Amino acid sequence: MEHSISFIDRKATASQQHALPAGAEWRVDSIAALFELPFNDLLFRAQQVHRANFDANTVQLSTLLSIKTGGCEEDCGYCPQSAHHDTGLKADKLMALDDVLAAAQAAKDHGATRFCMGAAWRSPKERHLEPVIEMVRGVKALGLETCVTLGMLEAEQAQRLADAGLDYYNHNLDSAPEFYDKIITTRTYQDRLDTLGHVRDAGLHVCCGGIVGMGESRLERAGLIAQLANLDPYPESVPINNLVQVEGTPLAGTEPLDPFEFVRTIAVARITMPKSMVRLSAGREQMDEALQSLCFLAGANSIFYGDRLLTTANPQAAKDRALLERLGMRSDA
Ligand code: SAM
Ligand code: DTB
Ligand code: SF4
Repeated sequence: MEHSISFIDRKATASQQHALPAGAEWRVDSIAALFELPFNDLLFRAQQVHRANFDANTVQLSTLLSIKTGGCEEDCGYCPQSAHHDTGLKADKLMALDDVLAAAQAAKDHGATRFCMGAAWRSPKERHLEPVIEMVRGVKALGLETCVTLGMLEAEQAQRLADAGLDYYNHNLDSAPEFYDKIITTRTYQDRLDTLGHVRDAGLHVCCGGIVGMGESRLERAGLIAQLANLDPYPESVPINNLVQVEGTPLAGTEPLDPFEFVRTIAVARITMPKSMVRLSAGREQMDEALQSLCFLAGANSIFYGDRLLTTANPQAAKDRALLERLGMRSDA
């Protein structure tokens, strides 16, 4: 089997195995050992896994839109949209359907194949779910794949979104369980796992990843990947975000992650989740093109495409098209 690497399969300590399900396929120490490989060996393995499962020169393009910005009641330490942090961001109400559809059409015209709508909510209120469902129907009718990220969901809410034809639900685990309390206090790791269970049970595709560069250790990065890879089944889509530091958030001023460590994280995600779309997500605006190319070599095969993420900058679409062209890569459109 691809991941039976006996020489690194040492016994993990109890704390490393924290909260992994019994019979978990991936042990934290096996994943940590992947991180420890010489860089070239790790990238070679990741490329092998990548090529066994995908066309290595194709990148999927997802465009993000913040349909409800700011004023969020959660206290996520990285997030500019939390009402707990003073980042100068103006809170907005839920966008109107026509404006969302115009943005989706523009994304399609620029070559995106998936449109992801994000809302700064702890969880969607009843009065908000129906308008979002209308957005999902409308975006889908334009011929785009649909994804929403609305916070925690009840089983019945997930089912209603699935019934409306939603393709993906994004809900991130964000960090290893042992690091989680340092960044969020207003909801638990288990809350997130519960939402992911509801999303999976409703038959939706799961988009679930995390953030690195928050001051976590390498072992904690391995712990995050272990959680993701041991979801049964593992997520179809895995966004790996590099922290975008926003002034006014508690995590602003964190020591930035070594860029090669970010590439390693992508490679380890690729090896442990061979058939997932691994998305090189937030943080590209702060990376140069050589670093992004290394991420593609490590097995990233999806990006957020469009000039904005939710509230922060992303590379200009024309710049991304030029990069893909220079690399001889194409989009999945
Ligand atoms: N409110 C919903 C939730 O938290 O599930 C949906 C939107 S939330 C902004 C989606 C994800 O964006 C978070 O889980 C986090 O992984 C990512 N994110 C937020 N702020 C970020 C930042 N400054 N840098 C990198 N990723 C970030
Ligand atoms: C994900 O993992 N990253 C996206 C998407 N899912 C919703 C969000 C990134 C947000 C970066 C900070 C901002 O622009 O507000
Ligand atoms: Fe709210 Fe989501 Fe930001 Fe957390 S990550 S503060 S839940 S918008």
